[in-house]
Amino acid sequence: MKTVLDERTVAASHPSAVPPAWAAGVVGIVAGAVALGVAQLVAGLFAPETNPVTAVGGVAVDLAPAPLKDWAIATFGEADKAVLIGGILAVLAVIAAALGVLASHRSPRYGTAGFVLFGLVGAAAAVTRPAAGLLDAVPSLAGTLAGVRALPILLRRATPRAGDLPVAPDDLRTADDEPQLASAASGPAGRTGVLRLVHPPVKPPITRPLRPPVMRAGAELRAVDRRGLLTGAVAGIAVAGAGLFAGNALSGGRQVDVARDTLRLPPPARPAPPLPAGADLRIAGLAPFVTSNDDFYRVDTALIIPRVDPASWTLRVHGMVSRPIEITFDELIRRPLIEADVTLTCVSNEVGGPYIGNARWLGASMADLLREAGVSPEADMLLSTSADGWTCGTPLDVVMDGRDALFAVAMNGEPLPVAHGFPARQVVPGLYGYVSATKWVTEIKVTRFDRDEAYWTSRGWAAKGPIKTQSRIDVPKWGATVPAGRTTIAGVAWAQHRGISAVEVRVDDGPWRQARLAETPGPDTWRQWVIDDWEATPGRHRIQVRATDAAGHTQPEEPRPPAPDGATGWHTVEVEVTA
Ligand SMILES: Nc1nc2c(c(=O)[nH]1)N[C@H]1C(S)=C(S)[C@@H](COP(=O)(O)O)O[C@H]1N2
Ligand SMILES: [Mo]
Repeated sequence: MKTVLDERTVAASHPSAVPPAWAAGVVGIVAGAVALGVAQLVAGLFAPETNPVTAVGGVAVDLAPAPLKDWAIATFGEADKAVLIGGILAVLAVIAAALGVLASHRSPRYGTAGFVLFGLVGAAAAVTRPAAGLLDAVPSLAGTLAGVRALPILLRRATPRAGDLPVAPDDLRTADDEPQLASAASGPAGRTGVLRLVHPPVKPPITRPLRPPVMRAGAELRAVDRRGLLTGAVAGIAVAGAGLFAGNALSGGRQVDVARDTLRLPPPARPAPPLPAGADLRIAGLAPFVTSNDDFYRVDTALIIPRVDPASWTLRVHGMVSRPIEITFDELIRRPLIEADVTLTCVSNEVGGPYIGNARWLGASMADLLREAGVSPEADMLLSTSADGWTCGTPLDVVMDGRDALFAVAMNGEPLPVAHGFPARQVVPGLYGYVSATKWVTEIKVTRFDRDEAYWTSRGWAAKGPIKTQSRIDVPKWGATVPAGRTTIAGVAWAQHRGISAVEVRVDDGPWRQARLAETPGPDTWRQWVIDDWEATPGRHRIQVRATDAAGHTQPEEPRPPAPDGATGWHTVEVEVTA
């Protein structure tokens, strides 16, 4: 049976009010937060890296080309990961707001479809991460369900019920009023408190027969139940926050912390000789000879630090070997342990940059284990893989040539910090970290450079990465103001496994002066240097440094960026000398 209704009657008895765009947007964002909170909670129960934001971030990191990685590290430093996650969240917030508006102003189906689409993106990212399985989609899907449920509930709360609408007779107009209404609604006079009347572009004639679903064609009321919106948003944010908090707590990997805290490592079979007394010049502002674990730079692709339990950790050596080996952590630390002072450096370090640190490592010989496995003479590369699927290609000849290439288990007298590779990592003196220093290492494939390609090499970085001879001025700092008179200039220089034989400093393009070199335990660490009698005269001065390694190679002046195989150039600082 068809009923002929006067539109005025329809609107007055069943005003189909929807929240205005801003309120619908807020609802979308809150529903999105609920989705992420639930996903995080479930990810905490499973594995933290299966959280959709982390998974998508991981994909973004892996897809980033070398210049972008370089730029991100140079611009944001170790905050690069926080910036990436923040950027993803900002994009998601905008999309969630749009979904809220579409769901309330067009059709709830848009909201559902949007959440499902983003859930699938998160799930796809999670299952395609290295070492992932189909189950890793679960957190994304749980989050999707939560978002799909939360959005209509929150929208309904934010929508006033018909009886609550303070409908002023003037606000209910019929379609033939449209011109006046449009002008009234667009001017300040058209705003009548919480209630506004908006006509869709096409109006049926007023006398046309209307059936209930067509009611909305007449006039759509934009109104918000502020209390419902507020309580809904607070509840949603509480759910999201609880999910995030609980998820983080669950993924904290408590048992790994306990395992690390209670780990007792055997003493070294070959201890490092005590550091020479003169290795550290102890000059204020100069990097100490030993970098503390807390101050040690951190560079890796892990958005969530892998938490690897030594009880289940194994290291597998396979590929071009005659006897594949798999050893447990207990077996690793029962091997003769070597203690060595080695300076790690990142290829992404700019001239004068901070991505270098020196520590005393304890670990088992890589060469010995490889010899036990029986490495084929045809092999020339070790492709190592970490627990989180990062790969690293190390020249085999470097590892086998007698230097202290280690599967390290301790750093400066304590088990490896989790962020630095617990329970085991590689340390190979003389090679940049990206081709040598695999943290959380679990697998080594003996192979060839012409058969396999490691993570950063496939992204444009050089396949082999010997560390370039470099030097840095730590004192005075760039832009410092120093009083005229006798002034100390000091810094560090490094050419791992070759050793530093000279450091020269010049001021304002004057003659190069030899710096005094501190002692070193060997060629694998950086070396401090100092000039303690620069007679600084008032004015602005430019100080430059260059180092020469024991092979007789002096670092070149030509400035080159870190990509593809390490920065070159002389570190320069400018200072203001006051009278
Ligand atoms: N698993 C894993 N190991 C890794 C990396 C990584 O991204 N993942 N980055 C490498 C790079 S580029 C460097 S410079 C060193 C840094 O080691 P650190 O963080 O202990 O200073 O780790 C190396 N080992
Ligand atoms: Mo690096």
